[in-house]
Amino acid sequence: MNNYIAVDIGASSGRLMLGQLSGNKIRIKELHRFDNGFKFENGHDRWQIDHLIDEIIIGLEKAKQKYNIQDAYLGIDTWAVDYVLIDQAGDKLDDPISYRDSRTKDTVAKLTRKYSKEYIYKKTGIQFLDFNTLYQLFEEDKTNLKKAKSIIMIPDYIGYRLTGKAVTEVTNASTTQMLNLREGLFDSELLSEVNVTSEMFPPLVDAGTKLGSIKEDITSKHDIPNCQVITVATHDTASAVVGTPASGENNWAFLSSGTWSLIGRELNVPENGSMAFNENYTNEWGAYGTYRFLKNIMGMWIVQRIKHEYQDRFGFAEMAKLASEVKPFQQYIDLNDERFINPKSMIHELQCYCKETNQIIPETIGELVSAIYCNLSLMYARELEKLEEITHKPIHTLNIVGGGSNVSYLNQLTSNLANVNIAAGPSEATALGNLVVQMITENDIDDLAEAREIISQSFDIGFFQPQPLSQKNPLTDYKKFLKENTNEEN
Ligand code: LFR
Repeated sequence: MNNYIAVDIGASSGRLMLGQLSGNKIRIKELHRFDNGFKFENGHDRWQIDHLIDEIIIGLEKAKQKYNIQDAYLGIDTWAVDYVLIDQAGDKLDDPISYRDSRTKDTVAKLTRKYSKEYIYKKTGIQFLDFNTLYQLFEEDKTNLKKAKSIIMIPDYIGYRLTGKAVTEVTNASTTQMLNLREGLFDSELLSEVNVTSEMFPPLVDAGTKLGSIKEDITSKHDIPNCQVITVATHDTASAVVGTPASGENNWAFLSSGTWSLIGRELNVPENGSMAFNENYTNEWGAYGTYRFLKNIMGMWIVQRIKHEYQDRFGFAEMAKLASEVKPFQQYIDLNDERFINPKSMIHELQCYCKETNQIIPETIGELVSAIYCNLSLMYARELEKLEEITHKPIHTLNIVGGGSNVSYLNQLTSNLANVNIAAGPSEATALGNLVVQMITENDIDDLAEAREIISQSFDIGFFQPQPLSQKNPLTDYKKFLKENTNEEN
């Protein structure tokens, strides 16, 4: 039986998961878990990338010493858009800056003075987020950029540190907003706008490409399994969508619910028409020729920050319970307002927002979390309507995966407001998506459809059906609120 290991690192934690296929069931086991986060250093919020590499090696040592794994395949996925600049000697110039750093606050406006948003969207099909790599490179330190020989995206950089081989995997590369949808390559016009060339990026590869074995200078110093690294869908959201156990007709939508809430549909042909542009929907490239047509919603990040501000005195389950005891829908909040990207205090920011918009101020932890879950469910319901409209296809089921799929209270609210069936789980869809791409590459699984079937048979899925609302659906008032309180046209 082959051993597959997924290295899955999100903005707040990372883990190594072992996956084994027996018959038509996948079994997974967590081998190692560690914290992740950025620190303010040298003028910016930076990821501690060496710490991540060290933790991966500790996880691999455990795999061999504690779990007796001698040989394994290994895939790596992380969050998107961030990159490492590499010098002439092949070493990193600095620790990578986090997408939550404030350096790109006004960059979209600066860059779109020369090329209009419509023009960039037609080329790339990618949503305008302040932190896309395009804007980060625009604000990159010019001396550093001059010294840089190459630019490697975070998960590919980890693969490079482990194997010495560098690639640019496309599911993640598409989030740079620098790939040309039609040509399938980096767009030279956009690259020259940010003073880089396509030669600075290692070769583009698809998910499911073999990378190589772990370098000798690592294997000689550490007692780890003999690993073959496979480049999976290295963007965590791409892996999460691969690991979503949807089946049949494309009448489903996905919600990958982690630090971010990524809500969308899987498409075979990108949708970059004017409606998608106006609604700022993205066409991120997926594994096996698919597209993730989605929108980013500020997800569990807000709850994670609240939890942290309460010194982790409450667990997520307890927070959801306290929220469910509070009268719902007491305030409307545009959770995608950029003030919530990285405020000093999330609680203070939320309270200020409610005060400024003359609404009831949430005070207790239950009230705060209720405000977040109610508004998340409103945002999900609103986007599901838009998704149906733009893609001209009804949505029968919303598949929620990731850690947030465990929050039954939020699942039920969403089902009620959007009048949609919900299938919740698995919470480890990202690691599973990572694992099954490795299994497909090694011919243990035939294709994506079979992989999803296996996942759906291997894990418990929670089902939620819409229940009648005890009050008028707040969605109409929420939309009105957004119209009056944001710059959005709709
Ligand atoms: C989720 C995610 C999103 C991306 C954001 C920043 O972890 O990868 O898909 O928009 O993080 O990279």
